[in-house]
Amino acid sequence: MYLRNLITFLILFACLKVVANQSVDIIPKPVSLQMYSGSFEITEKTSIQFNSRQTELEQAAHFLSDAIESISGIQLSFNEETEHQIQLKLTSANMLGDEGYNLNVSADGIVLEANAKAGVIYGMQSILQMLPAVRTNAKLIIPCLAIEDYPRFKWRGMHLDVSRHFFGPDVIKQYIDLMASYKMNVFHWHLIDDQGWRIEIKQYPKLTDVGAWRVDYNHLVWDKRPQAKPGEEPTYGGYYTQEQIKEIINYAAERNVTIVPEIEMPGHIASAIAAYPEYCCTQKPQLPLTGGNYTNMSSNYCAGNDAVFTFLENVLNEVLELFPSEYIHIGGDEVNKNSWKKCELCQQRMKDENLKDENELQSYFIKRIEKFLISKNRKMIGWDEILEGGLAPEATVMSWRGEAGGIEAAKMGHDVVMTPGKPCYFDHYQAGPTGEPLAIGGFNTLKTVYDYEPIPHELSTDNAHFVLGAQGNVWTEYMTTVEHLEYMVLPRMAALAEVVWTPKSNKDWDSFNKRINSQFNAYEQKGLNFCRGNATVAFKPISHAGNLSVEMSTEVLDGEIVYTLDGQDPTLKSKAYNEAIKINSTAVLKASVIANGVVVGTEPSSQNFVMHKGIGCDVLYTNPVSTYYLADGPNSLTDGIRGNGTVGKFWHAFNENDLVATLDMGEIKSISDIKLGCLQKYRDWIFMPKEVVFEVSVDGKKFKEVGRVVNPIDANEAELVYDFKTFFKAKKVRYVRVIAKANVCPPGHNGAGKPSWIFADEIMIK
Ligand code: TNX
Repeated sequence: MYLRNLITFLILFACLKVVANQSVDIIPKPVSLQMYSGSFEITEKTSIQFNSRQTELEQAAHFLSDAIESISGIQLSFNEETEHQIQLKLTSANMLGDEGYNLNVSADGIVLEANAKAGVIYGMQSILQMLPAVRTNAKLIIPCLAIEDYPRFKWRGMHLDVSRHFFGPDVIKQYIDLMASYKMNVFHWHLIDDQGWRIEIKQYPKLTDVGAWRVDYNHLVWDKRPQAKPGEEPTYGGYYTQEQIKEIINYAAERNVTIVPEIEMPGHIASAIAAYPEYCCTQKPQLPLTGGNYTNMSSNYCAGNDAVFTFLENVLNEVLELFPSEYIHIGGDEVNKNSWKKCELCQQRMKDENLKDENELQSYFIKRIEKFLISKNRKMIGWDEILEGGLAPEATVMSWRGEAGGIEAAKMGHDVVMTPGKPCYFDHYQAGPTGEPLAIGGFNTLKTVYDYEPIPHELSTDNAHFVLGAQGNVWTEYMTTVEHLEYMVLPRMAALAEVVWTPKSNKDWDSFNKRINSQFNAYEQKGLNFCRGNATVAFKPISHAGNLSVEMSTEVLDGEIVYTLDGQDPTLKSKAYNEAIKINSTAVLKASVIANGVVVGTEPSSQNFVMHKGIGCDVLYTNPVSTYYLADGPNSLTDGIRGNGTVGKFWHAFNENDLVATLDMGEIKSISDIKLGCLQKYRDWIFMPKEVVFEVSVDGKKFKEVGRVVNPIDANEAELVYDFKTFFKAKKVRYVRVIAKANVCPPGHNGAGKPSWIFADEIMIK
């Protein structure tokens, strides 16, 4: 029978006509896709054929028949002699690897081949993307085509923080379904953090009895939530029972999704301390946190107390029993080591183990846990802070503070997963902030996610293979509802899926931007909340050689930009943007996008430009600028653009070092007034510099001080912009130097005593 089928298919394919101008909207885009004329219809008479001794094919057949039934009511039979068939086959084709597949659709039937079940399931996901997303009366028609497909990276991850806000098992399954539909294969489940312990551990019931519940302040913004008072009832929270977890793990496995649990340590565990205070340095009881207010809270395990390791090994034993994943995530991020500095046991441990500082103590902690995991045949993965004080011998590093940690680890021969805040943090804004729900900050649009390249150019080809892939992270401090979660994830998850699956040479933003519309239809059909895309106009100031111009761009498909410089909102009749525009005087640039004959979005994008004598001047920095907060490049301080409270957009940032910026005005000019604009944002460790010194020079060698301003701003101010300024009797000079002195976070702050950030937006000269 198989031979007969094969012959029929060969004849059929020989007769098929290639159709070049037709396509299907599969995301991620397959490695190769050839369309033919004609189509195949799945009906009551279609059967699924497979070798019934191959149980993995039987499981896959169930996956497909369940999916088809749910969208049409049609029940496909298995292995019956019907005229139209969907054939599933295991093969051995080197190119396809463990997860690839070949899919051939002709008018007569479908053949789906793969080396392993994962590939068969992925072929089915491609089929399902060509059909309605929910139950309709529509015919199930698939165009004739041939697809060869396999992934670029092996780690195609999505993360979800269920501690800051809890999402029940059904939401988790829906999340896994979405991931699986885009062929993503690692679900990083952030089960533990300061504000909630979410996994049942039978030996330590208080972890969930106490640690999973907090006083409900969800109506207040995360940072504005007060700490709980004794007697207030903890009513918000939840956790997953071990039974629920097992079920979710199986559900994910059926879709080729591995769940990597994160058992956070040694920091970010105030929830565990609320349950078992004996495991922190002070051993003082505390109530579960309600939000981002950490004042006087312990959130670290004690690194000097052996009972802590016994506790963690017992917890991990139960975790390992549940999760078959090769990797176990142990967190390791943002450990506030102050408690260790004051703790006798920790200090004793440092003496006994010859550790020179608290970074090495953290490294000791992580290495000890790695040894335990290796003894259980598992691999440890942690956030990039596990590099500090010495990396554990076999650790895999998840690089989140930019790409530097990942690059360093890969150069040392360690595996890494790339998940830099920009653009892999899906808790940042994607289309606003105007018109978007309140987010933690930042701006990662669909296109910036799509354009991400997981292999940093700093890595040689020899080291590139240490990059296992990339992952989108979804921290939920600001996401209190499922609808909000959906909005933050969709459609950025789809863009990232194409980054990690599709060959680099096949990626094409315009094509993705078209194909995403089919996904929007599917989201609508399923009642999922999603972002329709970024209709803001991006401004790119170019400040150079005394001139300032602005380039504008839009992510809207076939969108046209219109703009004004007189403060009016642009209309259909406003000037159309074709090439970079020159800014010659103080102005408000407003721009909107027109698509399909209408202005898209609710408000125009708007930018103030302040003219001064420093505009367009080249700036030299004595100390390096943070690559993460670069604004629009080295001349951001002379581009006429003032920042706003949104971190990262137009701010130039310095950490630990003084900001020392020297401006060359290109010729001698008479000046009498210099200002430096700075931001304070308490929550984000951004404080005013200690002091700002202004200097001028004729020759760029000998500088003379013309002003010095000591920081007048109260360190407890939550957020404000302040201009440090000096006025002096007019001087004829060519160079201006501004020195902003590094500061530290104030007492009572999470980072008390640690270097704070200096954020500056403009050096204004008159
Ligand atoms: C940093 S990313 C954290 C999280 C926060 C997140 C907010 C990381 C390893 N740690 O605890 O939720 O920023 O964006």
